[in-house]
Amino acid sequence: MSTAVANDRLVKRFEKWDTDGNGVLEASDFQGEAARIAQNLGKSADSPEVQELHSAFQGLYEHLAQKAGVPGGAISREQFLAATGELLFKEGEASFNRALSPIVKALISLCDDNHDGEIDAREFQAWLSAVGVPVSQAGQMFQKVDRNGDGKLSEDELLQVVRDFHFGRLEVDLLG
Ligand SMILES: [Ca+2]
Ligand SMILES: [Ca+2]
Ligand SMILES: [Ca+2]
Repeated sequence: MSTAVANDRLVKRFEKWDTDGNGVLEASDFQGEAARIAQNLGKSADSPEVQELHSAFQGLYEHLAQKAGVPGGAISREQFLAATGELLFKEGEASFNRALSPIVKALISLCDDNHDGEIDAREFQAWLSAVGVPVSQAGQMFQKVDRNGDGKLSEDELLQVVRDFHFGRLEVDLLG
């Protein structure tokens, strides 16, 4: 594991999620990111899946603000790096999964056109466009995420890849 790579990815994550670019993360930034994803997918803002995504991002914001010691307030870059670093490197897998699984679940709901609870290759393209990742390597990425090779991405497989990406173990970014 490379801590430098992991840190670099958290800095990029901070910049991506600071949707209004004012240098701190507020609840409105997380709502902005949820709205951007919904818009990329052409989903109506009042659909249940989009509401679920908004709640998931709100929950993550509250969790991180709490960890950073600024509940309800603005999270600075340093506070974000400390809070997410702790989540990744000190608390371990279970905490990371608890914090991120609502977002992964909401993204599955948004992209799961055939309602089987998993993401197939075609649905995966929608996922990548939604989060703003170029779809040119979708095929190759799909194979890396699909660990059991059944042609579908389960919640566990998706969550594991989000985690591995932030640990610097894998070059597949599922959150853009
Ligand atoms: Ca901001
Ligand atoms: Ca599906
Ligand atoms: Ca699979």
